[in-house]
Amino acid sequence: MIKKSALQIARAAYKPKMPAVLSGKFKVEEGTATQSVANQDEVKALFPNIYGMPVLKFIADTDNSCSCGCAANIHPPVNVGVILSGGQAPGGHNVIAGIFDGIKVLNSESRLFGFILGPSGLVEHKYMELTADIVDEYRNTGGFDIIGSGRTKLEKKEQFDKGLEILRELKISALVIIGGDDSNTNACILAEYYASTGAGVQVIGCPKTIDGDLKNEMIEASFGFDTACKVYSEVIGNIQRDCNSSRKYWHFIKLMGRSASHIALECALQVQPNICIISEEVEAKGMSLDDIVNEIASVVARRAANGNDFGTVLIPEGLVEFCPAMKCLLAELNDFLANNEAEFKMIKRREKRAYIISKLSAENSKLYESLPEQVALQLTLDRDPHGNVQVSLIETEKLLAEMVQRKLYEWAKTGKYVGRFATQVHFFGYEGRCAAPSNYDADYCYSLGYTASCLISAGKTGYMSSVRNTTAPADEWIAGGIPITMMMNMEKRHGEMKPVIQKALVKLDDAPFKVYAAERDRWATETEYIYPGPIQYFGPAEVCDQPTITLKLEQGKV
Ligand code: FBP
Repeated sequence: MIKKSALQIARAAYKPKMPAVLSGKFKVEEGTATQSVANQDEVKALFPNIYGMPVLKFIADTDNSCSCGCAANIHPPVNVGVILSGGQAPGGHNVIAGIFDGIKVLNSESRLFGFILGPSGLVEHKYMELTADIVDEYRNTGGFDIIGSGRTKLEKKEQFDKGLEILRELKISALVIIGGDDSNTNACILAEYYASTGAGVQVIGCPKTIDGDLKNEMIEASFGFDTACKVYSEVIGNIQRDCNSSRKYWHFIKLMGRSASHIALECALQVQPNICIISEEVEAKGMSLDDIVNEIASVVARRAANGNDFGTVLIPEGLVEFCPAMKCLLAELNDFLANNEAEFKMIKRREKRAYIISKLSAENSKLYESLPEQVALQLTLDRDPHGNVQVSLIETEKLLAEMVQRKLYEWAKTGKYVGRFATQVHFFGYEGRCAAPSNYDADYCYSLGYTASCLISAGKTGYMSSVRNTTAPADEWIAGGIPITMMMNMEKRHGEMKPVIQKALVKLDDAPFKVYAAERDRWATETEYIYPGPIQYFGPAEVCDQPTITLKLEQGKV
């Protein structure tokens, strides 16, 4: 028998809250036709069957006696497949629980199949049936281990056809893909293909990623962001208390989040560090690595002048991609590596750096050569299957700590800096991705899954499950569906223009950044740390049921 912690046992009994409308009788309300966020003609041409569909909202239906909003009162059973795709995010198991419960309400004979280890499970026909006893084991737990996840990109016709074979064999008529921007792009491509070939399989996406960058007017948050930020903020708070106790270290803390700085910004709002770098600001101001180092060193010197030789620096994972010169270097590297992958793989490790230096344009070659050897090599590591630089493998926290140290050493010679500078470096990412979901994520995820089952019963395809108004109590949340094509634009991937869901980066004119920018000078000089403590599941609502500060500020609720 599997042993469980007391918290796991207590938490298993938690009943996620969901939009009140889904517990009663409801119907689908359709909005007007939609357009993609950019490149309308190109996106429309690539998705002729599912482009332009309306936004959907489930609303109460007092006349209809069916709880799912359909005209009939008896649903035939439906077989549904589910895929967890990309990086883990807290709450994925509750999405599955929501889908399961939703399709069982439609008809108790409905069945749910999980494809193993991500999209490759569909193509390789690796699956398992998710029965009630299995789903019950995983309710309100973190992780994706119920079926596992993976990053295989579904993009080729052969993959779609291979997938269709197993869908037909299992009589699956709807597939839910739980993933981030890249995976929901896959969902959209698959939905178009199955619609165009009359395959009879609906495809629904669910917005997942701790990075928080899959959001827009209609999708207000990606699940997992809330829990991950709370976990990181807890440990940063603990570090701040440690550093305020011993007063001898500067902590350089890199935070996951890929390109966008949402996680770093949210953590900054929660813990009030001395410095938080926001990549999007770095790009907007055209800052070089040296400018960033100068900024950090200036704060260190200012605090040292007040006798404070300690502090915290939050660094977003994707920072290097946002310094214009580095961005230019990475773009050339990406294209070069995409076109010369085989040759590069043959070069011996110790010769790789010189090889790259010899191949790049003069300016990029110079910059590449100036980087510490380890970081230079990290920039050439394999891209992920979607062509993204694996920023989690680039040790920006070490790079900056070293560069600041060198700068202070120079400043010390002229008396510009007087102090002691000792550093500790950290990278928080994997620690938070599989945490037990906060109440917010447990409720949000369950609602997203349940909504996906409603979209299925309404016969929809090419939609992302959407739950909005989540700063209000859960019974007031709004459930519906957003056409995935509405979020798309064309971007260069692996050297080619491809349709992808537009990433939401931190907006410098939005409330979360503005609030941070208004406070940061004081946080830099004073020591105004906040110690959020661990996520709480039981207790007063102001402790247990709060959404992120980012979301509250975005919705004007602070
Ligand atoms: P998703 O976009 O797939 O949700 O991934 C999130 C993430 O945690 C990023 O923050 C991080 O850069 C990346 O995954 C790490 O990837 P891997 O899990 O392959 O190490």
